[in-house]
Amino acid sequence: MHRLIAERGLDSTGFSEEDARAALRDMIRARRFDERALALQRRGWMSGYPPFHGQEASQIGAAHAMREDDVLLPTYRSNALQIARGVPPSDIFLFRRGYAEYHSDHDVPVFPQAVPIASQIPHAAGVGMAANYRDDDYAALVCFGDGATSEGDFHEGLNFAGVFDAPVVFFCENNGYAISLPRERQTASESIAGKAEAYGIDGMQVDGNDPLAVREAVEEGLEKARNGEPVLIEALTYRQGPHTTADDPSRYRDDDPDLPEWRIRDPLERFEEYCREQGVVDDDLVESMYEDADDELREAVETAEAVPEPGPEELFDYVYDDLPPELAREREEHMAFVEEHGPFELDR
Ligand SMILES: Cc1ncc(C[n+]2csc(CCOP(=O)(O)OP(=O)(O)O)c2C)c(N)n1
Repeated sequence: MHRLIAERGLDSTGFSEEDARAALRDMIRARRFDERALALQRRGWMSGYPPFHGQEASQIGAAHAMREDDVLLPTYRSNALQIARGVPPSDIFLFRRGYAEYHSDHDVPVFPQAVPIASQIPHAAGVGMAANYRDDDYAALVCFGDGATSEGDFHEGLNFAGVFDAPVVFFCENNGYAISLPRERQTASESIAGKAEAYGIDGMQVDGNDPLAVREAVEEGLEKARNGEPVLIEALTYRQGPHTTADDPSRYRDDDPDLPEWRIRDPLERFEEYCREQGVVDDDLVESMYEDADDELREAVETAEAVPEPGPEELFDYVYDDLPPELAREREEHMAFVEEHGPFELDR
């Protein structure tokens, strides 16, 4: 298992002080984003939201391990990873306000966030196989939770990647729960990482609450993947908040879970403490990181608010390039209805 904070000082690792500061900076950006998103959702500014509170370290560590041309396949919970890769936070807000994905013209190689569980896993195998066919050197990193490993798509994706030597890192954030279902009820396997063996690939576990340990593990995984050996990484972390804003976790779990302290402790507090101990940040620097994150978010909210409401015709715009005939007919009927009765008003 890759671990860093618990066992090593920074100077006994391959990471620099700037690497540690960059990780802390992005964890703070992520935390502030998540807090703001929750507050905005509660105000009715956007629809439901799946917080990633507690998973900042695993996502920032993975983002910092990726090369610029590596392809990310996120889920609805991988917003910290997307932000750290360069997706503008305003795009993620806009998605949650009902707009098509990636409103800005950013050039981050990223797929739309997957909501149907595990559907992105075979896609990732395909992205990796495409890199091989085209003789390109990028790899894919696909995110999913412990619950996704019970889907057939998980099996198919890992199986294809193993057989075709696809350059893919399968990045499972084991946050302890799939909605209300605890990890022990999800699978009888001893670990998620251990499932790799069935596909002839390597599996590893990492302390998912330590951004540098995750970065180390994912860098190793990406290197192997580029050499034709896909890897399954299980980042052990904990979902501190609800599954989504529609969920009440007090109905199915204790405040005091039966997990080790490193697993449930707030990863941002823990890493900030580590950075101070290692002498790579001081109060002023940390404060300025929070201020910068808040400025960025203020701008992101303004950018999102300046975008006009989507028109009713956009409902049909983003799945097909050329609408199949039956959808073209539905679109006509829909627009005729809107003309007669007025547009559907969003209740914000
Ligand atoms: C194919 C499919 N089945 C069911 C759902 C409903 N659903 C939404 S999230 C979720 C749990 C996913 O848990 P996990 O994979 O552990 O990811 P996490 O939400 O913890 O990040 C389920 C069952 C869905 N979105 N897609």
